[in-house]
Amino acid sequence: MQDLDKIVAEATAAFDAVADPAELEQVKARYLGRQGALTERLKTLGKLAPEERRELGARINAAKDRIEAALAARRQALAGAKLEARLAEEALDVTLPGRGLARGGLHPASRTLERIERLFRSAGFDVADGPEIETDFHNFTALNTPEDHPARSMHDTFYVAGAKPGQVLLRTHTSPIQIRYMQAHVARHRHLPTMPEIRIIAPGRVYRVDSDATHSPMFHQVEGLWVGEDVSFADLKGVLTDFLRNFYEDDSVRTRFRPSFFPFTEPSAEVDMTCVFCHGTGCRVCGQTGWLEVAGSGEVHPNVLRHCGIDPERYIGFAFGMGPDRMTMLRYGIDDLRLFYEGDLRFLQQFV
Ligand code: 2NM
Repeated sequence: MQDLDKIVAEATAAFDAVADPAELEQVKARYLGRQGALTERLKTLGKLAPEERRELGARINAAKDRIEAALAARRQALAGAKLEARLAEEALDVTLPGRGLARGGLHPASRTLERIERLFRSAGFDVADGPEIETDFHNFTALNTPEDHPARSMHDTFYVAGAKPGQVLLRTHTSPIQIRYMQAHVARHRHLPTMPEIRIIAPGRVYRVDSDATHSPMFHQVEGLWVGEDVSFADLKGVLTDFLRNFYEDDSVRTRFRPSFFPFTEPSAEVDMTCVFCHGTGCRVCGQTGWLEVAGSGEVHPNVLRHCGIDPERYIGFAFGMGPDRMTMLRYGIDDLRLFYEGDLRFLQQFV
């Protein structure tokens, strides 16, 4: 029977034309299903003589086997193609170079603080710290600041909402660290006939209501304190001059003191150093003066010592305060403070 071969050829062609496994199963039904072409043929066998029936039945079954073989081959081909496509799509080129991990680095402000801490440690100072949210007592009262001092106003100081009005604030300097340190030091050594010397620096973040090209509402401060039975202004000058020479890696640095005023020191002095750019001859950075103002300082006020339980008739000491952000700008030649706090990696990566 010619038409059996034709059906097999047709079915094989139809299977090959299909590209999708689900569609293939639908095409299969057209040939092998209950109303498929071959099944229809088998139904006609009953009308034939036994001899013819056996012969034609065998041929129909042979055709059915060939169609099933073609179907199985196509099924396998489609599954293989699907796997190939998936493998091609998900291919990993393990020989590609890696993207690499970006390495982090310290912010220039942190590098300066670490440098300052290292230099003062080697000069025998301890590094102290304390809370950034402070009480009015530790930030102002213990530092001999009058009740009506403008620094206490809401125009200059951030007060914490919800707390007792005017009692809790963001520290405006790191001096409260030194107040807390002196109080704890006194308590710790109460049983001794003589209190050991206090030699500390207090670095950290401080906050003031101030924001423009040269002021950020958060900035850094490093204060220093040396209290003992025999500490002089000459020690202050020596400590600061040594420190500045080491910090700027320049032994030609000189310092000078100008009279000034702070509530927490008496007498008080501004500290100038010879300009790091022109070494004293005058340039744009120092405004042609040859000098840069780098710190405030003075002898700790007797009232401050008393607030900490230290007898000002027996102990004396000096304190100083400086701005490490400006020191970073001078050391690296940066002219805009805002660059520090914008977090632009193109700027920050230069210091890693
Ligand atoms: C400065 C200038 C002068 C200072 C004083 C004290 C303390 F706690 F001992 F009283 N700490 N820091 C001080 C003195 C700070 O900053 C410009």
